[in-house]
Amino acid sequence: MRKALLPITFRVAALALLAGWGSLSMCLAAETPSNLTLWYTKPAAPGMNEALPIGNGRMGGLVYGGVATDRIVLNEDSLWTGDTNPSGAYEKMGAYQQLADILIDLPGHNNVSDFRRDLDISTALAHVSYKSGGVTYHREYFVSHPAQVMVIRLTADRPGSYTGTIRLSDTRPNKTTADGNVLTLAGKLPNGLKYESQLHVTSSGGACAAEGDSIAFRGCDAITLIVGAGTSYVMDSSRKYLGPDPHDRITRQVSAAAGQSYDSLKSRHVADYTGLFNRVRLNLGKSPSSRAALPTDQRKLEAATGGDPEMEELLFQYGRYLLISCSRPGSLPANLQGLWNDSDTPPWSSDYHANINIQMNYWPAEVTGLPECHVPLFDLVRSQLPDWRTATRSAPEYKLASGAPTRGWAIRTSHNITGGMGWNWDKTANAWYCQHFWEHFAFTGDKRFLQTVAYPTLKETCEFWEDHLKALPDGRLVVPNGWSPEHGPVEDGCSYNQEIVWDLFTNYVRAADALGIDKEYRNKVAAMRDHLVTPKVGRWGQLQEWMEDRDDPNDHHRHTSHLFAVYPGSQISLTSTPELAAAAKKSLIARSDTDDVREWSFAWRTALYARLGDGDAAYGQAKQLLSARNSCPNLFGLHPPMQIDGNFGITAGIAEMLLQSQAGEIHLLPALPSAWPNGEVTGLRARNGFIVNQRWSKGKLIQTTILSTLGGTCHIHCGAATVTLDTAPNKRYTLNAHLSPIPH
Ligand code: FUC
Repeated sequence: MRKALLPITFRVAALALLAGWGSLSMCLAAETPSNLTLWYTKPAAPGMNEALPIGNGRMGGLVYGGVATDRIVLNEDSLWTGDTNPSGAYEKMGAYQQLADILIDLPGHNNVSDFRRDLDISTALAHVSYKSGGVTYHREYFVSHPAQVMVIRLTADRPGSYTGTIRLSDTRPNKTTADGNVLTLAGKLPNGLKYESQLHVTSSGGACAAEGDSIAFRGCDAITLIVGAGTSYVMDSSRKYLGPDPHDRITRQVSAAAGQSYDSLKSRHVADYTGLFNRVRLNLGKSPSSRAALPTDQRKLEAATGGDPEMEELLFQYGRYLLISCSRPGSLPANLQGLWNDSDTPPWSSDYHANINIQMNYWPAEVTGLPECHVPLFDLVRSQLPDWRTATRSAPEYKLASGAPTRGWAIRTSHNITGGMGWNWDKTANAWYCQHFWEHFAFTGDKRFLQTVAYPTLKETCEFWEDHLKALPDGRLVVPNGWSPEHGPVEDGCSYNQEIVWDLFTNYVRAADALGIDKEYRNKVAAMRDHLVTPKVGRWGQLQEWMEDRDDPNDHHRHTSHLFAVYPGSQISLTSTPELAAAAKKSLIARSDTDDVREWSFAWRTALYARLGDGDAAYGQAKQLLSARNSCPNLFGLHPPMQIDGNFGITAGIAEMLLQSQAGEIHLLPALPSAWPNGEVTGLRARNGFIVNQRWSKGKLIQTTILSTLGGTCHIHCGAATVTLDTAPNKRYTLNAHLSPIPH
């Protein structure tokens, strides 16, 4: 594994024990695997829209499930062209590359019946099964995080049924070598990055041996493929991001996995995955039984118009599945396609887009109980800072009046993994990234993380803004030459920019207070925050997107940038700034659906309506993610083309409908839609270390249990009821519909 730059001090295991789900008085309705399974009656078409994604954070696979030839796209998240190019020339930034194709040829497997291809997201196992020539064939696929390999197993109900070949093919002109039962593919990109994959085959019964550049098997009962992959990438700018040849590491990983039984590899994988996935359970009620008979691609289309609580639950949990599968400590963060890529020229280079997209990828991490999946984002940002600082220092945009460079760092809209950037400067992306660092502490209370990782990053970013903000004649401060992404001209004081800097300064003040340090600088930042131009209500009652009141009520642009302050920010809320919240809602309603609105836009709008307390409107937006226009048959977000941010954004948006915790208060069921009258959710997280279970009936809370992991005061709201609990660490509190305590 690559060097992870962060200390990981999660109390995950302890929390799982403490949560004591088994003993909760609220009892979960059993989740049948079919609720959490995507399934299809035919193999996937080429491309990204139908194949089923599997992954362990770093390595990924797209399972097509072809019968006579199965294809599995193999990905490794660090296989990038390009280098540290700060010029802003997009084409010089490089692009994320596909690693290889795994091809399994099974001649004679024709005229099949009972074909099924599925992905069970409750266990992170994909399957293909079919009948041919009187034999039932079965394949199982997963990518193990503990073993760091992909595993594929082919079985049949009649001995000796497997005869065929296995190939490993590069999209670049590299040759695969076959030696005994191992295929090896090694290459080097023009930027010096070495990469390799090794595919190890074992068979039971029959024979299996190298033949040319493939492995042939004859008359086998079962075949197991173990695939290792890696590159020489290291998250370290001082080494120009290049480390040792991955060959030895991959050889060790493959041979260690090959030394384990299939059952043990599988059970360790399932235990590892469910250890994260099972932290949150959602039950939104039963769908009509006729729906369960429909394969996912058809069912989702009906659900988009008619409503289908089990599909909505699947959509919510799919975002969690994908985050666990493409973002684990030691891996790179989720890019525009997560981890999955079938091309060497993917759309937008499959890059890190900093004006909404990568941030949206991480919206569900804390609230849906996956804080460790957030870590790759912090690792990448910290590792890029030396190059980002250099680029900022040499940019004409970032100079003090004296001509000296500003302190700190800024980034352009797109970036890669080796300090390179593309397109326009996205000035406040630095502050938005800092929100993620702060939120990780706000949810987990991990003081060591705050002190050693988050605080220095926030402080340096405040210094950038201290140098770069411009004072108006009346002393108010504005972001100069900013942009409301990708809308309107470059100008001073765009609401988006102002709100994000306000968020940074507020989080910095909280961080300094939590650590009890830097009082003087803390006060200076607080004073700058109080001088920032803040969002205004405009002439048609809207929240102004710019300092000048020129919003057009007929403008339906896909970005809702000026509503950052509602979500994911907290500057505007129903309780603290009701007039601004009403204006934000006016703006949101005006940004109604047109062709410009994209999958991720609907996810953001779901969260915005949830924060504005409108559950039915939030639900209306959420359902859009199931439509043919906004998601693919495999449920990947569809911009088009396939783009993953909407998958993560919708998970966060649905979580926000069920639980909110900004401004030091927990709001239970703050935006429950009428479509979900009865239900239950366990394990959602609130800021300050609270883990919350809720059960409701006829649209009203019946009972909640709150586990306090850190202790401290907990203000709880549900409808008109409020209560304040003085909690002790690691204690659970159960409250009834009126928020009165029920003794344990
Ligand atoms: C942002 C959006 C686009 C697209 C791109 C990858 O710039 O405006 O819609 O999602 O990122």
